[in-house]
Amino acid sequence: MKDKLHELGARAREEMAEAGSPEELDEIRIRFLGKKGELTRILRGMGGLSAEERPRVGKMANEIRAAIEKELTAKSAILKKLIKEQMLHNEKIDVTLPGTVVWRGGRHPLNIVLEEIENIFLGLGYTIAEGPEIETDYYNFEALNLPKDHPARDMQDTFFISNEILLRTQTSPVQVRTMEKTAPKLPVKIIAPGKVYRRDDDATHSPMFNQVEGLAVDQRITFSDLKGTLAYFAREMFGKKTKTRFRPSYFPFTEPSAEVDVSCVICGGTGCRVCSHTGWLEILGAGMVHPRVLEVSGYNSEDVTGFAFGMGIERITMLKYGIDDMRLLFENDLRFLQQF
Ligand code: 2U9
Repeated sequence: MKDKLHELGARAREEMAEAGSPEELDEIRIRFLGKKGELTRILRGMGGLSAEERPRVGKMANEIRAAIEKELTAKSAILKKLIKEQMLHNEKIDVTLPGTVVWRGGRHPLNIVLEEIENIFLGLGYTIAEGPEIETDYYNFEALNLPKDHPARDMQDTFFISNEILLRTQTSPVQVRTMEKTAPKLPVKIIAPGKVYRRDDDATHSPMFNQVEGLAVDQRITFSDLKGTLAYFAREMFGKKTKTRFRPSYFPFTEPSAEVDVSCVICGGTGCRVCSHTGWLEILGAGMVHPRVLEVSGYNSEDVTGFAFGMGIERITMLKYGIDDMRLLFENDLRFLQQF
């Protein structure tokens, strides 16, 4: 029996030495020391021992049990420490490594400029109106005093979907639709931003571009109101020192009409490459709304007058940021877009 106990002790020590996890140690404890374990099984045979031998074997069994328990506790502590060290090693974070780059979206330069324009006119009491990009011939041309076969239609050659349906060449149809809905109430003070389409394609023209048009209709609106409004707009947009100049022009939907220049945003008016040494940059078209346009939209042109203007957002953006090719605004090259 003593031999059996010695052998058990030796085997337990061997197995404990090889154990690689706390779970294995638990399993060893149960197998050797548990209620149905090997030690218990050996001790059951104690009945066959002499009265003299029984206490000695009992003492020995207790010593072996104590030794195994002590070893289990010690080994368990070592294993737990090892596991913890391994975890700490595996989860090590090098805070000096460069971080993962988080992409941050930005606004497109066209939208930055559009928002600036909108805010200037919102501050003057205008509201923003929107409408369809696919329009009828009526709203895009006819209601704007451009009857079929009128030569001025050539200025805005466009994409026809059918004889009567087309891609709008300007956002003016939005103003016509708004006047139709509002008439005979006054005033109408709106700006109409949005995409427009023309048969044009080079460094300064794109078949799709963005416009903001404005319209103010009320009693006794004059050309002075137009000049004051656009001069204020130019100062807000390009800086306090910006001067404005009106040159006579022609649009079918306004009479009289003007092209509007601002003093060059680059040289301030002394002349440079950007303004072709004239000191001026053309940024707007404008005029008094043609009486016929007021009439077809539901207003009596005897009582009511109005002014209108239009500008290309791409052109303003190019001038503001010194961009020399309009196509850069549509290519979605991040190297370009990240500069804004
Ligand atoms: C209504 C009546 C009149 C809008 C106007 C212009 C002059 C103009 C161009 C600027 C550069 C178009 O983007 S561009 O190529 N626009 O010159 N636009 S007056 O006149 C209107 C609009 C609506 C009912």
